[in-house]
Amino acid sequence: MINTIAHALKNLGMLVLLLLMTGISTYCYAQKVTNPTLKLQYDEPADPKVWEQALPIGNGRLGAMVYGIPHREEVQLNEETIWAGGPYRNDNHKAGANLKDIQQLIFEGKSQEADKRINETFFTKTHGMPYQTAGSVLLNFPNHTKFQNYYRELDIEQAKATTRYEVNGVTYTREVISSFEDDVILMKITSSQKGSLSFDLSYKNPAQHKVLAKDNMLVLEGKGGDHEGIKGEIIYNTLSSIQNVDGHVVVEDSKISVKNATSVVIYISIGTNFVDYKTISADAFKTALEKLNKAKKNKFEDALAKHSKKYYAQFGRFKLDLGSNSTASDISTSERIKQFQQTQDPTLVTLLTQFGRYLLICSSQPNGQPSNLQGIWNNSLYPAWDSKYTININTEMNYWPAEVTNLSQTHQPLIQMVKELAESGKETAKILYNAEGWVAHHNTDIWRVTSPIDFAAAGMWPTGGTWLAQHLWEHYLFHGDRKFLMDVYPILKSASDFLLSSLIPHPQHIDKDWMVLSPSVSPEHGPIAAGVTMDNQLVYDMLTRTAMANEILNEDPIYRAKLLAMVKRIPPMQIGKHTQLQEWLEDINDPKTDHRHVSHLYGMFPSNQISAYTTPELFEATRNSLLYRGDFATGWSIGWKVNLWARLLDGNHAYKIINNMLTLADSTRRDGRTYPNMFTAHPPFQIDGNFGLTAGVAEMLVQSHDGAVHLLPALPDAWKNGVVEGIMARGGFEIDMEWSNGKVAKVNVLSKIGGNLRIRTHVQLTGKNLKKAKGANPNILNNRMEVPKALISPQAQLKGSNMKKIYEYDVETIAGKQYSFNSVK
Ligand code: FUC
Repeated sequence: MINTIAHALKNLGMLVLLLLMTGISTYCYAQKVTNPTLKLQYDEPADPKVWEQALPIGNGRLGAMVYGIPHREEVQLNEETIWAGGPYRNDNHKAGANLKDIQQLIFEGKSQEADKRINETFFTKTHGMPYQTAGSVLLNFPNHTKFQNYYRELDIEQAKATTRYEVNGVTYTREVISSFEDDVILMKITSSQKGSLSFDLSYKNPAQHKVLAKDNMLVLEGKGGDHEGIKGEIIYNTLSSIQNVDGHVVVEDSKISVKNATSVVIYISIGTNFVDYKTISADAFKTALEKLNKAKKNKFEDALAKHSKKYYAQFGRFKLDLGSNSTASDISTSERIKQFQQTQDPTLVTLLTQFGRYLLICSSQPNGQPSNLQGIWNNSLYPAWDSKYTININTEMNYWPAEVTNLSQTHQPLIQMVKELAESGKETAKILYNAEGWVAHHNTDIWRVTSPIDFAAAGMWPTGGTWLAQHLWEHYLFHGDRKFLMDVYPILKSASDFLLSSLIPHPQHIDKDWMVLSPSVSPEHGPIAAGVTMDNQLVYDMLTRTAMANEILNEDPIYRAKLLAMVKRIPPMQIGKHTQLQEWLEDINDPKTDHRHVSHLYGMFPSNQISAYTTPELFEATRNSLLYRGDFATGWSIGWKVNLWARLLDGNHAYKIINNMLTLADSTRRDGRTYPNMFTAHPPFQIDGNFGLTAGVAEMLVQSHDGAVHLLPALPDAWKNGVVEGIMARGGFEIDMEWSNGKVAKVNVLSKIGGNLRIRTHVQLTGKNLKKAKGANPNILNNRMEVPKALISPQAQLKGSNMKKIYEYDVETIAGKQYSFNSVK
């Protein structure tokens, strides 16, 4: 069992902690949501061999995994720009000359031959560069092998990891943060008895490196690896320094020794030579030293208070209470996950949802790198899939919670990456397709490569950039910021230019005038093909959204007309013989496959082309497709399915999928999907599952993609009563909502930019300014384009959906004003 507060108060360290927390509570404004469980808690250290038991901290740039081992603490380090290789490109110049032949082979049905030819001409020998660990700081406490009253936690309201234990009646406390204020890692170690702290600090690093003592610091000089013929050009310096009040600190050649201190603060600072994807000329040592010296000027308590305040300014904007079923929450987090199938503890779902937000804040901050396959946390030189950016689902999924859960600024690194890909992808568009605009395929890395990698069936997908570009539009929908739209319009236009110059007539569908992209794949599933459904949906979004941006900004109307003329020529979605949404132009879906990618359902989520209210047949077909694929999947696929079932307005099914995520992934369960530290499992660990889950829970509570702000569209029976605060809707609406007995009870909406607020609910509402909704929603930020009617196979037997009754209201809002509504009793 986790130790109790009584024990905590026994020692001085905790008293300090408590005082500190009282101080911190001054900036937590009075909240309706009181959730005491926003902590991951354990009664034993992480197994040194199981990284997924260590606890993640991060400030966007600097990450660490804290094991909490008494006699040999390990703080495994990451810095977001430590990647193998250096600036490079991956375009094969043979591709262009082979493109027409490959397209011809596909149209003739010779997909395998096309596959072979693509493998020979579209790839280079590189598969992308891996993101690499910065090694670890080790702390050796020789006499701490026998300990008792052990406790460790990760407090996600403070962004701090704490370890506490007793040896021979002395309590030792370690508090670690990756500071949002100082941009260094700080660890305070305290002993409850004067002078009883003695340990050594050293480094462990699997890469080539050098350790030296310099000016009272222990310095590690490291280097990003050479990889697949690309020379490693990243240089980094890790500086460690220890500040003490009493006792002795001696810096030797390969370690720092501390003797007989009562409490110390360890500072760990990392700098690299990375400037941007083309430039690596920064001074790694100087960068690290400046941060270290600045940080050392403050007392730990002040540094902690400033760090937590800065972090909480983001974290505290969204609050959630899904109710409680009074299941004990003082058992360890891994035990809670293990018991979830029995307990159905809603506070654990709340914790996992908020943990996703914690991870996004800690791995993605303005002016940094976007969160990669593992966020920023990686203990290897060769992590799974290089821990890079897989942009045929995974990177996009990382950012699904960004806008809805009120973390808009975490979106900035992704938006910046899209800008950079739009530069580097221009050359790829020219070389591979002789096309205008920019293109990216299914992967990229810190060097922003844009050509296909791996092999045809995975890499030959030209709409990675098209998908990423939708994030620019989505960001606009949540804020209505015209300046932002003006800034990114050239990128949207250039992405559309690529499509306009790459779409070709499908010779077998000349009668219908269909234009398709070829060669392509439905991501990682099925044959090399032309006109795959997801591509068509992406092309539709890209062209219509560019046309909308063009209109809003009063840009060239001739170009707009050209875009809209092309939209008419995109093949419509089709419903196949198994009543499924077809994944390809041809009706070849195997209803028995449970393949993890559900790319053709992009039209339902994250896009908004399929609606329960205006395209009921497509809605039904999407549902069938999802039923065929089944409920169990890899972590990220589960994450996607929660969102899809939410959009299918089926809260209980979404909840069932959440149950599949909340299964403990440990040595006894290969099919578990949540590790003891709440990282989600592909397996192995991939952070997209965490982010997909968080977005999915938000999507169950509020949706805003389908012509209205829909309150409680997919509430499961399990969450009868609850509160959400600070959930965001398109149109700049910030919503606080309380529900009871499964129904909306109270709503408060802050309109950030004004405009019509159309509310859709399943109960009648009353409130000032509320009118019955009429006609189409005049708020374009909240609306959707009509998609062409689906083509339905004569063999398909559609059942039609059984929808819950809805009420719709309009409120003409003024920027900065709040609007309150209650349900009619
Ligand atoms: C895609 C997925 C895999 C994995 C990898 C990182 O290739 O199909 O499942 O998530 O990305």
